[in-house]
Amino acid sequence: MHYQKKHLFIISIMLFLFSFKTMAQKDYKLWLQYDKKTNAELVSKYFKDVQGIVSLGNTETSKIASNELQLGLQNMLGKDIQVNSKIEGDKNIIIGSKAFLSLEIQKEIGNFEVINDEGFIIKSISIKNKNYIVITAKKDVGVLYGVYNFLRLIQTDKSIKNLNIADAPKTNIRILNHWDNLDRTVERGYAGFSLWNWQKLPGFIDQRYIDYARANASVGINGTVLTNVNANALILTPQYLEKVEALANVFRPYGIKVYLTARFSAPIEIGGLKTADPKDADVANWWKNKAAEIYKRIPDFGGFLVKANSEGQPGPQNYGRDHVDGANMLADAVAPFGGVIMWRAFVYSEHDANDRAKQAYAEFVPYDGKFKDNVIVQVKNGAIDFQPREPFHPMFGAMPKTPLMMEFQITQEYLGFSTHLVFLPKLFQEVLASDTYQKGKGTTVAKVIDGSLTKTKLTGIAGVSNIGNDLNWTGHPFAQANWYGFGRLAWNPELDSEVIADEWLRCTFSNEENFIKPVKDMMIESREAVVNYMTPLGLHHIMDTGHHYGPGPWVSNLSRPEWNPTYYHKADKNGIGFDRSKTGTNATSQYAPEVEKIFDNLETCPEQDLLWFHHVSWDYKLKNGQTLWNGLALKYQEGVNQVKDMQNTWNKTEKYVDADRFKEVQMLLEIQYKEAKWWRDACLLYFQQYSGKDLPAGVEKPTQSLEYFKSLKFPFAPGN
Ligand code: GCW
Repeated sequence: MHYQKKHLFIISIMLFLFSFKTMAQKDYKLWLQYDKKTNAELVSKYFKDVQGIVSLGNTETSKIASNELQLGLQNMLGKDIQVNSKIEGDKNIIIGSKAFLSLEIQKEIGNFEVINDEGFIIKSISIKNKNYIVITAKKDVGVLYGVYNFLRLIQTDKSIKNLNIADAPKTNIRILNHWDNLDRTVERGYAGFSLWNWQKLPGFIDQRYIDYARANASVGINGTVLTNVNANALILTPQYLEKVEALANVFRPYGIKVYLTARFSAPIEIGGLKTADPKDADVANWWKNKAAEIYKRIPDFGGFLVKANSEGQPGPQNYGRDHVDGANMLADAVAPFGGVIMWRAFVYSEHDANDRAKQAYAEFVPYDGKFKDNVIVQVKNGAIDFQPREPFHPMFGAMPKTPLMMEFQITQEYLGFSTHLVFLPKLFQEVLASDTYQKGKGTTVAKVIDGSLTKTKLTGIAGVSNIGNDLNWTGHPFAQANWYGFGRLAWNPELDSEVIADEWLRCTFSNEENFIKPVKDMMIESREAVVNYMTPLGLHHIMDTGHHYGPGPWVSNLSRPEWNPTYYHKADKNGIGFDRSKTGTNATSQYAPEVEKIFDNLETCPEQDLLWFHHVSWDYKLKNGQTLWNGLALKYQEGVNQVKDMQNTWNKTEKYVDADRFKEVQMLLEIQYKEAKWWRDACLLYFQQYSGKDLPAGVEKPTQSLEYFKSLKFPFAPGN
């Protein structure tokens, strides 16, 4: 008896560990679940169309492509898939770049000029009465992207018959900005610590680095900035460059280049110079030598990302020089190696009494056309700072002679950390689709950054990463969709966020229509929900200080006026909102006349931006007939109701989702619901002091007093 009990005990431990591993894997595997197809009819269809792989290529990248294809097909079809290096027998999936294809197959594929160096073609062809699916490209990295695209067809239950796909990225720098510090903390990070284990690099290559590269390659991300824009010069010392080199070696075959943030004062801090003045010959030389040192280790090093003279970071202005002097000096250093400089336009000064939203434009537009051609200016989507909603940054329509790249924030610094479910591709798409009227109607932000307007070679989109070493990478299972969606939009800035949500759900959870439809709607709605329960009708920057966790519309004691929420909402007994129209700071004049006119006039200004551009009375009549006060209160309530709806939607998905992720999301939605009510109550109680009006019917009474909400302190909120 005793023996039996012990035996049973061991088995139960084994089962638990196995289930833990399976659970862990679900969260860990992101959108590359490759779940076995259960739909018999589908499987029989795919079975016939997939007989085996012919992998033509002799590089690490082609090997990775072949392994990924084999892994995906075997897992999804539940059958053994052989890989050959030449076309023979029944093998019918051919992968390989153009150079490895026979002239006969090349002829069947047709014109390769429809794609660029990172593009791919997937085509069903027939040679001597035998059917093949060919995944090809100009370069191996395109074949890798083609393989992921082909697997996504099967992941999402799409047909693989009569394929004729030609696809290529519309931007050439598709990059994650990791605000990761060398002590492995992540600024504005809510998914654990930084992936980069500097202590163990270069000797220890964590499997996580490889899985990170796989995940990025699967959505076409081809660059990563490993370090925080609040930079640490030490990353440029040999001791760290050796570690960076090891990561670059891991990422390279996945088509991912490594970039670093350059601390402008590095020549002083680690170079022993007395100055970092970009006009000083020794400084320029120091950077030239530093670049040469880096490129010796990493021949395809991408270049530098620079935050200069912003929020206290050092820069050229410390030496009486300007951003052009600083950027161009660095540009000369990396140019011989094909490197680029991404120079951030996120500048504003506590000494500038002008509207903060006007300062970056005022500082950078005069530089238009003055940067070297390997400099690209990185501009945040809005003129303040990654708010739940901002009108598009006016710089996107004002610098036709300068390559501008987008900087989105994937991490949710102002959108609920990794606790709130917010599908950000909805926000990204709204910005990208905004019309700048730079060259008349239709010159959208997407067209400005994909280079189609100015034919610039240098194009790009950056996303501030939401990745950490949490098991599920992003803290919230649905925050994975924001990493995924960022990549898909960087590849094609005109992709629809609903398409992205649909793909991601099918790859990550299930192809069941009864699951997809309601959960996709929930994702699409989630961005409007967070706007409603945090900053409706154009309100912005009313979060609590420092950590930015929770509401703080009352904050007005910070030394920098433009860090105070009261600076932004300007609530008083006469009304609320920031007058940026011609009767106020005239920030609207920084847009093209067609856009200025829309934002300037109360009749045409979109109500979602009303309090961004106008100060209106509490009795101002909204389009729906409500007074501003009632409308504002009802918006806050609507946001809370939307989260409740999200909970109801998710609670009905239990039979489609593994127990662990179902429970995780359920718990997080409950926190989100509580915090939505927190935002609603704190903000309405505070604003009510000025409006002096009662809450309209339909708005729930606050759960606590204003004094209670003001008393809340969070000294250890993450990411700060
Ligand atoms: O969003 C704000 C953040 C800072 C960040 C800064 C920036 C890296 O609060 O944490 O610093 O902007 O974008 O540089």
